[in-house]
Amino acid sequence: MIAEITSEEKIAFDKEGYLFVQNFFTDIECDNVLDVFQNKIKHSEKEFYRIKSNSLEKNKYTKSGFVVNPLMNLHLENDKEISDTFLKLFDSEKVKNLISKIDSRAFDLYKTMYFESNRGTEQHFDSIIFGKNQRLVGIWVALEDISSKNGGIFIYPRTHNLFQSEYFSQEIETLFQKYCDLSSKKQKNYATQNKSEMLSIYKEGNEALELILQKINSNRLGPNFKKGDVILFDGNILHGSYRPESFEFSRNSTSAHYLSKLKET
Ligand SMILES: O=C(O)CCC(=O)C(=O)O
Ligand SMILES: [Fe+2]
Repeated sequence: MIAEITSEEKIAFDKEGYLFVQNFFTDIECDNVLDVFQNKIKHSEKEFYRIKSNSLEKNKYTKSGFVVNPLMNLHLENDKEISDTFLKLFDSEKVKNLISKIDSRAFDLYKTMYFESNRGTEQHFDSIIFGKNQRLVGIWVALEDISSKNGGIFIYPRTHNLFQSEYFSQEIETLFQKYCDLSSKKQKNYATQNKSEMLSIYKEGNEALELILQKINSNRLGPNFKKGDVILFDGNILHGSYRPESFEFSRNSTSAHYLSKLKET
């Protein structure tokens, strides 16, 4: 069964910043991706691009044998079997149709990610690095059943509105500006800054963010996913992923970011 998006869901997406769509991908569509990961990537000696380092690395494994350094942009791999499998899932009419229900502009596939396991992803806003005239939309796909136990995505509803200051009070706008300034300071100084200075920037930023979340009454939401369920999310929403309770579990999942084409000027 393929879930339909109604205009009510567009209203919900605009308001809450995300849509949880059950049974979006079929088991076969999920298995195609799982198989290519198992057969061509998991045991490969090759280096693949990684999200965290933004560079080529070999696979690293947990004690239970799961790849723990998540992969990036497998849709751009030279091996066509790999790239075609990811393009088939993500550069598909099915996903484009889903996105078109919430935004009628054209979107291009920009980045893909694959997680067999990881130690949890720190909460972040994906769109903070893009200009205001581009919109980022993400889709996160459970390729097996995933909950906070094995480490799925979580989001903070309505936090995408923080980028539109008119939604909130002056106090929240000021706090959010502080958080953004600290984030860019953290990015710029990542390589050079000493550790204690980095920690205090990080702490101060997170304190500002915690206060904002309290004031706008946004609580962490992490659905239980069945294989094939997806979350479509606004690139402006605060999100991350749970650290698994145990590394005995995998959490095969994949996600993609799409960017709206620049407006013609
Ligand atoms: O699954 C994760 O750990 C993080 C996913 C994420 O940040 C994304 O898809 O943008
Ligand atoms: Fe993200």
